[in-house]
Amino acid sequence: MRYILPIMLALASPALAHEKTVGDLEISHASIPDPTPLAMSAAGYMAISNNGETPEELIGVRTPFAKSAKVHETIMDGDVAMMRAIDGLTIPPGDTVNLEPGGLHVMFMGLTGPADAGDMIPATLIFRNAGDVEIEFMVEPTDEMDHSGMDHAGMETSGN
Ligand SMILES: [Cu+2]
Repeated sequence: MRYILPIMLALASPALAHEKTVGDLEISHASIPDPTPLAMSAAGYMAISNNGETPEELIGVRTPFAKSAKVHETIMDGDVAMMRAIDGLTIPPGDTVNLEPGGLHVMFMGLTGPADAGDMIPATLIFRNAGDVEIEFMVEPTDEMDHSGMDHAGMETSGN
């Protein structure tokens, strides 16, 4: 870890939306797959569009949701996928950079509290030119893990 971002305790205003446009920047569908109750980390995804004429760069993420939040890229080392923190994520003019499963993502490490599907997690994206942009990540339900919430009523145990 090259640097540690301060934990931000001040929460953002309730007027925040799932989609956000600030100047030439458009952040859409910011989401976090629902972490399991004991998870220490979580990943965040979104699409960042730069409708301007100059490159923009995402240089940091702050959130009260985790002790640290960094942009990670996924790289292949032979057949093994590995994650690596990157200090600056460039969004070229007229382009959209997608943070999505298997690729770029925001890595939240040291979760500070539980998260449930439907929760909105406030975060600040720090851009080199645009400065701080407040967004919210929506916690989305996942299919693959945590069956604890499923209804097993159809599976009767036959006793003995
Ligand atoms: Cu990661």
